[in-house]
Amino acid sequence: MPVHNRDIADIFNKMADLLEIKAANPFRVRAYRDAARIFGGMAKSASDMIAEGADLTEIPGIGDDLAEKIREIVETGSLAQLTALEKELPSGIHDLMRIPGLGARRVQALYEQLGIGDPASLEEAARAGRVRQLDGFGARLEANILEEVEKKRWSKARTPWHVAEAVARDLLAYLQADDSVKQAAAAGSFRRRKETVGDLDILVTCRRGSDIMDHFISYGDVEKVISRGKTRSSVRLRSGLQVDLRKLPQVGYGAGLHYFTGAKAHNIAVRRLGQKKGLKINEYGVFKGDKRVAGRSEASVYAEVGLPCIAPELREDRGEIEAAQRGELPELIRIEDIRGDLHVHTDATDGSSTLAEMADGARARGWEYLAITDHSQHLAMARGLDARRLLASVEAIDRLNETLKDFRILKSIEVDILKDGSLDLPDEVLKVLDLTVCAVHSAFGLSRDLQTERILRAMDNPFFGILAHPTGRLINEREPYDVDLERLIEAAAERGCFMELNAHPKRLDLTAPYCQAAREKGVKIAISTDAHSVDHLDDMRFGIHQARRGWLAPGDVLNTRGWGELKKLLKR
Ligand code: DGT
Ligand code: CA
Ligand code: CA
Repeated sequence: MPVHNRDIADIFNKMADLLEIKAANPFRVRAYRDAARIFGGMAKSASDMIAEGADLTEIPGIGDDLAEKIREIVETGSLAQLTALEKELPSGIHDLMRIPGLGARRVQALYEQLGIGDPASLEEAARAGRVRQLDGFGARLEANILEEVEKKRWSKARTPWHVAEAVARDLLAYLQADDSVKQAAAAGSFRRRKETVGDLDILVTCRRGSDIMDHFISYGDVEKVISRGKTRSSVRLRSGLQVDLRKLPQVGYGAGLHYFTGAKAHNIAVRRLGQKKGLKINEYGVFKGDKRVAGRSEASVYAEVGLPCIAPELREDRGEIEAAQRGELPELIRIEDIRGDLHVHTDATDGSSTLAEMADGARARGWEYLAITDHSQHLAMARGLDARRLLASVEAIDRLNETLKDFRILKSIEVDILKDGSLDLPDEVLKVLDLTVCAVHSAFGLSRDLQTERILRAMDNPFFGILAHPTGRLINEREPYDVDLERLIEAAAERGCFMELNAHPKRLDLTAPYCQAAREKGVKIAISTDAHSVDHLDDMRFGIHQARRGWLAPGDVLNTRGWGELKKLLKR
């Protein structure tokens, strides 16, 4: 996996947090935060720049020291100095940082002045009224903190899939580096591509005499060994993520992989099918009496109960077993099926790449078209476009299109759905566009009825195209707004509108069950990156994971079509 600018930004932000907690020189903290911001919003990928031999210190704000660190991150995927810092601080600091209302500065005050390094001691201090006495805290903040701590808000945060991916990749590489390891794979919700994971479930098969468990608990990133056994061990990594490692016998690897991939409800349903055939199915194999009849591969487990192998993304007991029995499982979409992206930003509003750079990025990914959907005027913070600027951008696109062969930039906008359900730009302007992407960016707090009404009214506009990120949720950060999505899906079906599956790893909005619902109602879905720089076009793969969890086949997706066909579909 290439290291993306976002990974670099995450690492620098973490450095800044930990340095701030350690009360390091504020200029150093600032330098990391600035670097994180620069890389978070930079159009060109640092990995590419290094590969091309570019001099990173030519980027404003990046000196020799940071350039060296960026090189280390790109080459190794991590930063030794960050790992060292993490070791110096109590592990509970991570939990403290996850408590809403506590940022690095406040955690620093708690740690430096009260010696608080984990939620339990924070709770104790808050109860004793010691927290309110700190500068900048006060009684109200103390009460808030106490409430969050009591709700165990820090421990509820599940790890976003893309964060777990980096952890799993490094750990699997480490395990595979042991000569005694034959196979190593991540199962559980990670393999099912769930948007967040509770913990990682790693499976290995080994040669005789392997001391894999010793190797595992010696991993540099291990913070705490929770349990250590002959075939199973659990550790907590410094990031707070728990990892279970299980050693499986080769003859039963497929059965173990199936069992530990889950979901539990799916396993139970498969086991029940086995029972009807007089078979016992567990993590060691498929048995008739004492005799092992299958289990070397996953497919052999399914075959024993008369099923084709079911894709891990579908294994939630949401009808996949019945569909498999009827031979009606969807042929799931793959990244290669995608022919363009229908939601991206440029530096005309809050993106950081130019129109031409975004177009080049899309072509480099083998796509045939790209819709430019900058923000509309209501989003003043993002320098949203008014009619005049939008028309100027339309002209620029026309000019660029004339120079492009076998590729087309689509004229579009991410237009705000205003509180009263009207669209943020007049119809005469929307009319000249190839499509519109319509989004709620304000009044998240409306009641369910009002929010639903608002969007339904927007859909009545004949220029309404795709409903962007339909619930507005941000994973671990913002709850979805309250809206009757089923009603919206029905309305989209009636009016010929479309739903977006936003591929940004923090959004992944629609969720899988609603993708499934849209598919059943015949509402086509656009899988869109919402990229704000060229790098982010790679987020498409996260959208594909979610789409597969939502049962989507290429035919259910708008942007698997060529432009000719897409154009016809978009006509209301
Ligand atoms: P997570 O970690 O909360 O994101 O979700 P999972 O699905 O990874 O769940 P986890 O880590 O508790 O267990 C991994 C898999 O092991 C799970 O998907 C199915 C299997 N499993 C765990 N406990 C049971 C059980 O009691 N019965 C059965 N049949 N399978 C189980
Ligand atoms: Ca798990
Ligand atoms: Ca587990």
